[in-house]
Amino acid sequence: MSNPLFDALLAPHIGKDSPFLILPDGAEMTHGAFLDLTCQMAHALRAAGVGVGDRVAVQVEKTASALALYAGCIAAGAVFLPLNTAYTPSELSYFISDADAALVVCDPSAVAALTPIAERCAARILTLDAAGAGTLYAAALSQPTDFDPVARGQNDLAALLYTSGTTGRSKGAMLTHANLLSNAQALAEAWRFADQDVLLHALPIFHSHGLFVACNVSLLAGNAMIFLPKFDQDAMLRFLPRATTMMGVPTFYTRLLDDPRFARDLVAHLRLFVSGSAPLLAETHQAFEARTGHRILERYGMTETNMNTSNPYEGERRAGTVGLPLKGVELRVCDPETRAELPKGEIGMLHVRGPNVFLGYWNMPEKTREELLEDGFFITGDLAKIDQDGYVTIVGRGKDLIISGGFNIYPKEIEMFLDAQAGVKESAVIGAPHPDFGESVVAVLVPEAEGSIDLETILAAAKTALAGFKRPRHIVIVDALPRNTMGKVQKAEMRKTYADVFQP
Ligand code: MCA
Ligand code: AMP
Repeated sequence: MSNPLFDALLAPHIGKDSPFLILPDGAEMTHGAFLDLTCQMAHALRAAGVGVGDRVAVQVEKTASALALYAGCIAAGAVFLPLNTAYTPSELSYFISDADAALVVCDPSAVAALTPIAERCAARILTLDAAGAGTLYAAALSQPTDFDPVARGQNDLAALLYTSGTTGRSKGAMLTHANLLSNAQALAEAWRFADQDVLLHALPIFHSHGLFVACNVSLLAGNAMIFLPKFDQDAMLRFLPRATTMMGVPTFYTRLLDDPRFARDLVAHLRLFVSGSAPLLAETHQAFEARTGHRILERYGMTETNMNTSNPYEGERRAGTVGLPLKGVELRVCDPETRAELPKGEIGMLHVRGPNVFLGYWNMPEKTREELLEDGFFITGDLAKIDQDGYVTIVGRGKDLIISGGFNIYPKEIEMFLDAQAGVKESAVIGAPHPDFGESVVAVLVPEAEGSIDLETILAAAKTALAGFKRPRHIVIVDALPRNTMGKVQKAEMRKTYADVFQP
């Protein structure tokens, strides 16, 4: 019986004593020990009543146990649903109930807040803490270290990842075994990952970048990962000498460049730096090369599609571009209105097709039909051009989206929250350039005719309603929003007006 992801990413490591996870306290976990824990997790999931195809919603800190839980879900045929640790209980409530989770795994400190939410969909709650211990871990430890993986087909779901949408309602992207495996294979080959590699891993593991790009590629190639719980400048500088490769969002690179200790000698031996999730400024690319001699390899992807393009490992890495389509991936640039394909070099909506493209949105057949076309192409929402050599440049977004430090924020969600606050007649939210996060959130509020806006109360309410990275960092109160003759709020105009609010 086959289980594509288990067979390719996990089974080869059974009993192997090669290092897999190097933890910041110096502890190491071998591939074999990771597989033992994976199998124990799979048994524990089954014992907790998780059946084949059931969703396991997970909001926990980044630990070896958390990664083994992901791997255990693959083995047990469950669907892994990772959630940003910054989400508040009110945000989590939607994901857990929309996905109709069978099990919620959270930090012990969140149990009280999540119990009523889990009860509504008859989900059980187990815990993993920041040390990787907790009730799930305890349950796993009493289980056998071998497990017969549940048979799964290429098109069976492996993961459900929520991405917010322009309507303010998040959509669960259904990712199959074939989606994840084909992308790991394409990336490992494109980036020449091999078992001697040591990847410095400081990304969160609740998104595609840190989980699928970094961990699936590493599991496929059999390399080790220095597994930091989060990005920490001192730890990065301490561990870079042990790494052969690093992956990060642009903020990682700008923060390293801001540190005088980040010197050429420290990274001379590394073979590859990869950037993605947000645009890497050409000037960051150039400053990095000037400081280190390395040309960062930029790639482009989406939750719905995994990775689509990459600059070449060998060959020209062009700053400001996201490179060429990955093996098996087809791209086209189309007129956003008519969807007619445009000639090379013209700017339009980027469409993508390939084994990497998701199955559709969970319980949203209409939304799926709008964005995933009958011919298999997915409308990315990104505006792009493809040059004569095939290099893709993302020139803008056709979707109203802010990317802050690699996290996506949909203005609509913040506007819906602000519009509901006392004294607010209406609001508009935009992203403005930010020296650390690339972009950050600016909110423009219009007060009710008779009322006044109490910003302190609104900020206090935001703390319970919105994850920290989504909260506005700059708020302006105006008499009226700029609108065009059709009455549409002119966000492009607003982006110009507030372009400098975060500049030093
Ligand atoms: C944390 N904070 C943020 C962000 N992160 N604010 C804005 N944007 C952020 N990204 C706020 C917290 O709410 C808190 O504020 C304060 O900063 C300190 O929190 P801390 O966690 O200590 O922050 P940090 O360590 O400075 O984190 C910044 C970070 C982190 C290292 C850039 O956000 C990060 O690791 N980002 C990577 C995101 C990622 O993996 N994206 C991939 C998505 P307060 O004190 O007010 O509460 S996958 C994807 O996009 C596609 C598929 C792709 O192509 O990869
Ligand atoms: P997510 O919803 O987290 O999957 O974010 C996907 C979006 O991030 C894409 O649609 C792009 O807008 C953006 N993105 C990811 N990688 C890059 C990149 N290298 N350059 C520009 N934008 C990127």
